Amino acid sequence: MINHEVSFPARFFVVVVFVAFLGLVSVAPIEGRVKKYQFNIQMKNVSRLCHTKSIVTVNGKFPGPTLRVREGQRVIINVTNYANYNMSIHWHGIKQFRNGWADGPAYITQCPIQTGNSYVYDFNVTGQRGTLWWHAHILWLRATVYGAIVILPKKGTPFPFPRPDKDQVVMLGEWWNKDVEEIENQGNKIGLAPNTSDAHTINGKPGPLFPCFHKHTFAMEVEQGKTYLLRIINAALNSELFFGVAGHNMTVVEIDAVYTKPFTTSTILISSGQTTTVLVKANQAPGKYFMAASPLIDIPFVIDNKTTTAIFQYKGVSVYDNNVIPSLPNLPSLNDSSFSLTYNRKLKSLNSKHFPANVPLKVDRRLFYTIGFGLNPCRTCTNGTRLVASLNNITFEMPQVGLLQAHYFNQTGVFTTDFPDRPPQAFNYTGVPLTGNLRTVEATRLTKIRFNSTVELVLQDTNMIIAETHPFHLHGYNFFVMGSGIGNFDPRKDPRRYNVVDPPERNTVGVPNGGWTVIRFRADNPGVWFMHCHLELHTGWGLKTAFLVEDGGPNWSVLPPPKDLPSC
Ligand SMILES: *[C@@H]1O[C@H](CO)[C@@H](O)[C@H](O)[C@H]1NC(C)=O
Ligand SMILES: *[C@@H]1O[C@H](CO)[C@@H](O)[C@H](O)[C@H]1NC(C)=O
Ligand SMILES: *[C@@H]1O[C@H](CO)[C@@H](O)[C@H](O)[C@H]1NC(C)=O
Ligand SMILES: *[C@@H]1O[C@H](CO)[C@@H](O)[C@H](O)[C@H]1NC(C)=O
Ligand SMILES: *[C@@H]1O[C@H](CO)[C@@H](O)[C@H](O)[C@H]1NC(C)=O
Ligand SMILES: *[C@@H]1O[C@H](CO)[C@@H](O)[C@H](O)[C@H]1NC(C)=O
Ligand SMILES: *[C@@H]1O[C@H](CO)[C@@H](O)[C@H](O)[C@H]1NC(C)=O
Ligand SMILES: *[C@@H]1O[C@H](CO)[C@@H](O)[C@H](O)[C@H]1NC(C)=O
Ligand SMILES: *[C@@H]1O[C@H](CO)[C@@H](O)[C@H](O)[C@H]1NC(C)=O
Ligand SMILES: *[C@@H]1O[C@H](CO)[C@@H](O)[C@H](O)[C@H]1NC(C)=O
Ligand SMILES: *[C@@H]1O[C@H](CO)[C@@H](O)[C@H](O)[C@H]1NC(C)=O
Ligand SMILES: *[C@@H]1O[C@H](CO)[C@@H](O)[C@H](O)[C@H]1NC(C)=O
Ligand SMILES: [Cu+2]
Repeated sequence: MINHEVSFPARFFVVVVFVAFLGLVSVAPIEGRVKKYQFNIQMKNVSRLCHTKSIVTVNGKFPGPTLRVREGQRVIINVTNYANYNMSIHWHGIKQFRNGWADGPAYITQCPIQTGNSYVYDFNVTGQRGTLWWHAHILWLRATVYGAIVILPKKGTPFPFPRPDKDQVVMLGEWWNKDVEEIENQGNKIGLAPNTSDAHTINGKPGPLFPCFHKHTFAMEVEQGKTYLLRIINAALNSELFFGVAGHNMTVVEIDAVYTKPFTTSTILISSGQTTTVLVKANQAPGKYFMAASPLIDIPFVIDNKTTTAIFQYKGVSVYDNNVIPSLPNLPSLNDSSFSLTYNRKLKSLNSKHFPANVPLKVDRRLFYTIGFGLNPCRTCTNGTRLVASLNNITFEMPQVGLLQAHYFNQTGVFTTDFPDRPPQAFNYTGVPLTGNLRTVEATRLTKIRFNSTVELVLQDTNMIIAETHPFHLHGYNFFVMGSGIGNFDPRKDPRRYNVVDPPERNTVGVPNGGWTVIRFRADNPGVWFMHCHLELHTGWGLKTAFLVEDGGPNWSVLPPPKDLPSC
């Protein structure tokens, strides 16, 4: 059904676009209450940047299949693992009410699906509509195991914005020429960051700024006067990305499956794990325009600055016209972190009668977590040390069994619930870089939260070794982004500037480089919910923890586990 292949003659930069643009899908109604999918985890030989390698895929597709469901539907996905890796799939942003069993992070809510086994993810899509995505949640396998989730509103409920003529998934990703597990293992061995990716991609394709781009360029055909809904997803492992379409503005209408107050911009900024849905009107002179994504790099030494491009092409323009060379959108420069602050301030919940922002105004539990790097001894590492990351000086140690199972079955000795609400000591978090005692505590500590209490969490970046942006993702919930700023959070002044009316509601938020972000949520979903930096590099270094939200009454407790739940 979908064919993203576009061919170029090899001699020219961008000259001829062979029309095979079938990436568009009409917004068609879906019948029935249950949607079923079969996901076969299987290897596939794929070629990019003149290299062919065997990658892990779902059903041999890269990116994987799109789930198109409607709000209120039940979704049943039978995942069968034919690959020689343990697997688990996370339905990123789906709230999974009482149903952490279907959430997916390996060793948090389930043991992995071992080779030759199947596990059925069974969940309802309730109270959410828009763009989400799914991805592997084990090792670095999400580099190639990911796809979109499109949730259409309930039948008869229109979008709160002009109805688009077509919609199109735009998944931003990263590509390594080497096997990603080799890359990950290289990092573990040296105890430092491994090689950065060789390309960024749009719908799995790097585009014409890379070698061997013929057949590896994504293109979408548009018609003059029509409006397109682009469902943009950042599936990259380690990048925060700028995205734009040359010559065209975008109107942001939804983020992380929550409607926003529409605003127009020529560039969006999208962190790893986030989604942004925009309307684009094909209202320019008929031609070929580049869509492009490039990273925001706010640390001095990463040189992973590769721009990926795809083509937004008007119908009727001669595809053989060699004189038409698409222009690039004017994306901000690599280190433009001020763009981030300005852009994020424009994001506001729609907060309409039908889609209210139920912001918790009273806070029951106040948490303050510092984000830092550290250096711990490592017997198996080349240098005898390894770089780690921590929250309140705790580097999360992965358990050997699923935390949710341990919690549900009252198994002791797997985790403790004494994660500190505050860092062990206060210091000038964003002052001069700290390089003194960089040891951290390695432990599986969780925070226990009373059912239905309201939580405020301040995420404070620090200059322990280096300050950097971190996109934090919370499972099982959306949260409200009350505010954010640069420097040390000031508990006296900063709360006065919170947006308590229409703050953006989402599941992943960027903590600015050397700054802070405050989120709030009501803990009304019992279970064990992972919270982590969505940069895979940092997650691997231990930048993660989990909330244990206690059961409420009989209708507000964790459901019994499914019979086929994998065991470790
Ligand atoms: C990939 O290519 C290699 C070498 O040609 C071959 O041995 C292998 O069977 C192929 N794998 C798949 C999944 O097609
Ligand atoms: C899942 O798929 C596997 C492989 O096709 C099959 O053996 C198994 O019966 C399926 N499970 C369910 C519950 O349908
Ligand atoms: C999904 O909804 C159906 C119908 O309301 C209910 O029977 C089922 O238990 C729900 N499943 C989960 C996992 O909550
Ligand atoms: C990482 O990059 C270096 C330099 O390009 C190369 O020598 C090395 O083989 C790469 N490592 C892996 C695991 O690909
Ligand atoms: C995009 O929006 C800006 C600001 O509203 C406006 O100045 C500009 O003309 C618009 N560009 C296009 C191509 O519509
Ligand atoms: C990307 O980094 C390389 C290596 O540092 C540099 O040569 C190149 O100019 C950079 N490109 C951009 C667009 O900044
Ligand atoms: C590890 O060792 C290499 C080679 O000796 C050195 O370049 C590097 O700086 C060391 N890294 C750390 C974190 O000590
Ligand atoms: C776990 O402990 C709680 C509280 O003591 C008890 O209500 C529950 O039944 C126990 N669960 C299991 C599966 O044994
Ligand atoms: C924290 O460090 C910054 C940067 O060095 C400095 O400007 C600021 O005054 C310090 N704050 C305090 C409270 O010492
Ligand atoms: C973190 O914990 C380690 C190990 O206990 C300790 O040595 C270090 O001083 C602590 N660092 C901070 C900033 O609290
Ligand atoms: C949670 O608290 C809110 C606010 O007090 C209340 O409206 C709601 O009914 C509570 N939910 C449950 C399940 O107790
Ligand atoms: C797969 O998971 C099981 C259970 O956690 C574990 O024992 C096994 O070592 C894992 N296999 C691989 C290849 O990682
Ligand atoms: Cu991070």
